Amino acid sequence: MSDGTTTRGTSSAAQAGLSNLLHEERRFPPSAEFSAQANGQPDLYDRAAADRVGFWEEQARALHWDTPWDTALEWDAPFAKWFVGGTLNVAYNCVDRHVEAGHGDQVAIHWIGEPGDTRTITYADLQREVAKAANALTELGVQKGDRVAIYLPMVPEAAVAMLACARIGAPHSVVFGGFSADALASRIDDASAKLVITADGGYRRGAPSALKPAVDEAVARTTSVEKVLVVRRTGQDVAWDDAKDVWWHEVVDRQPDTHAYEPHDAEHPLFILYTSGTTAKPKGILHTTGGYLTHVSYTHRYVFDLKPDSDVYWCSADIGWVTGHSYIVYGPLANRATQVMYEGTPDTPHKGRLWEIAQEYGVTILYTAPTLIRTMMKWGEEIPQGYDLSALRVLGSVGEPINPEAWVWYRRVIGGDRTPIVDTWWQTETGGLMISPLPGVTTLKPGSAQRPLPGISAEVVDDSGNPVPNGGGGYLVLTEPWPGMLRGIWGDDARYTETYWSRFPGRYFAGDGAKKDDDGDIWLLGRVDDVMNVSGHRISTTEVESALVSHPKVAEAAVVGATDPTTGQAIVAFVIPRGDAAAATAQGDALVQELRNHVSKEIGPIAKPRQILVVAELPKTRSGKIMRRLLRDVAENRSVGDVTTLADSTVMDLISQQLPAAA
Ligand code: 6R9
Repeated sequence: MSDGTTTRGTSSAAQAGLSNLLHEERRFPPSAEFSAQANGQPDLYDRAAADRVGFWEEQARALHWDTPWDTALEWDAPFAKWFVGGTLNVAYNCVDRHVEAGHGDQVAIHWIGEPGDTRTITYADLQREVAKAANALTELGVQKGDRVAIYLPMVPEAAVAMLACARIGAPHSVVFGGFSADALASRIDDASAKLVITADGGYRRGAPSALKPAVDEAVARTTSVEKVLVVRRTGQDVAWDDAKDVWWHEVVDRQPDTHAYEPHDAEHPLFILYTSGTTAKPKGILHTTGGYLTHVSYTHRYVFDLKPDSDVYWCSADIGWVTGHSYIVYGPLANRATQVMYEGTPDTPHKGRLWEIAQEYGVTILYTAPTLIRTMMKWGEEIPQGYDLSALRVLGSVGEPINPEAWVWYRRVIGGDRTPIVDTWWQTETGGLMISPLPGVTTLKPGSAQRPLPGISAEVVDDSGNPVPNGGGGYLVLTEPWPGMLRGIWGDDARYTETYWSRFPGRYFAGDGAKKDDDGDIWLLGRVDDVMNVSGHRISTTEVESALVSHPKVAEAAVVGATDPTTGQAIVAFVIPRGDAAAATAQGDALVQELRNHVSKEIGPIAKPRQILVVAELPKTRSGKIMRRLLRDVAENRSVGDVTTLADSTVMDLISQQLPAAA
């Protein structure tokens, strides 16, 4: 292997550089020092197993409740209510109580703008900012229960706005700043948002990128918005409607910096977050107050082993995704974390930017996505090696299955061969982490999310809903309600029941394929619509991708099943060659043959791709997920479908141009 991942391999497979999901045998037991200081201990599993609901009540007691609950769980499947009768305020829990406990001077957010400007926000600062914003929302006519759309870049006001909404009980609907006016309009409309909070623009790739024009367009097309509150970030010119538009610095800055909070019911709606489903209309996933905050603070404390007095935590997600909601805003702040928040892109102004920030702020816990890790692999390990990353002690991964090679690279190059890696499986719908190792407790297996967290019940079932034995594969289901679970799809209970609870009645169907290994550990295999069926054999796109990525000449790979007259489906792979191997594109056929044989050797002849296309880029959504649907169009010689959710809509043109005339 060119990147030296074999050096710490513990199995013969590792020595040979093999690592597809079926044969991954490397193991990373926790170090004695880490285990001794870890928040998580093995008895957590036993306690949760002995009394699951009681265990969640114990976690809920870590929060401040204004009124204690009378009933921990009311389960009228598929509708759950947690901590019934209890009241609390999320913003008080995330901010004020830390100040009252004497931590007002602790930094809550080290914010870094892309151009290099910085802001340091303590918990006392955050308390004043949230109070002012809450007062401003009230002045602008927002009342408890009204929906507020938030369309902001990664600036501190994004977190402040969310907390201010939570404080007054106005559910927010954060829309990722990279989405189009169209996407924003449909989300404003679906939730009938009364207020939009936005900015003139934000910095992306070294230049100001406008946001306000998309809001103007969306507001013009919808009927519910009364006011637009605009943060000045870039100073660029904006169109202004005196009847609707107000500046944040004019309205928020002059408000009193104290605000008396009202406790909200544990089941009061906290936010709506839209996610794509199988139809064109996005689903407004609804989360509520007490159970959600319990779930995200508990998981953040144990899975990232947070020590609020000494850690510097950094989640590199955008606030527009659920990861940003649960693991930048609510979980970390409820736990009094000190965190880094970065506005920009990882390669601006240079490819070492993230590692430079990690070094400067002494980041100890980093939570990021496999797509970013693979990008860093592509750029070369010399870049991170130029920085001192020795403060790092826990690394996390989220968003898609992490290939064993990327996992091992992440641990070796970024984690200095020392840090545990927590591969965290969860979804917008689950609210918080569900399946993940516990650092200091679990012996890690690269590529596997391993076990449901204490308090969570998951199973892998076959087509008829029967649990598969160890060694078997099927569908991932969640078998018991959990506090952070979605409470429904906004305005569409029927779709909620149909989408999640009808495939396997009484159980939540996550839409992911999974396998249980001989130890009963869970390996996520990607969305079930990404599972191929070749000559009656079920083969995961992830498995083939992992095999391809384990080849030294491959940086990234995406695999789809294309309709085939003989085998039902055939495997078509798109690969990006690694740095040096870019010249490989020129090698053409020879490289393709080599890779086909490699996959055949790694998984078996059945998995040998029918076709491998060497490309420069892959089509990805703005959250970094590969859009296999578009690749399937290419593989099946169809005209390429809707590309509006692509981060870069020109990628498909590029791929089409690179296609051999007849592959
Ligand atoms: C948090 C988030 C959810 C889907 C989920 C699955 C995939 C997320 C994963 C993972 C394998 C992991 N996914 N984490 N697959 N291993 N550690 O990403 O939420 O955007 O709603 O996506 O992402 O397919 O079903 P969301």
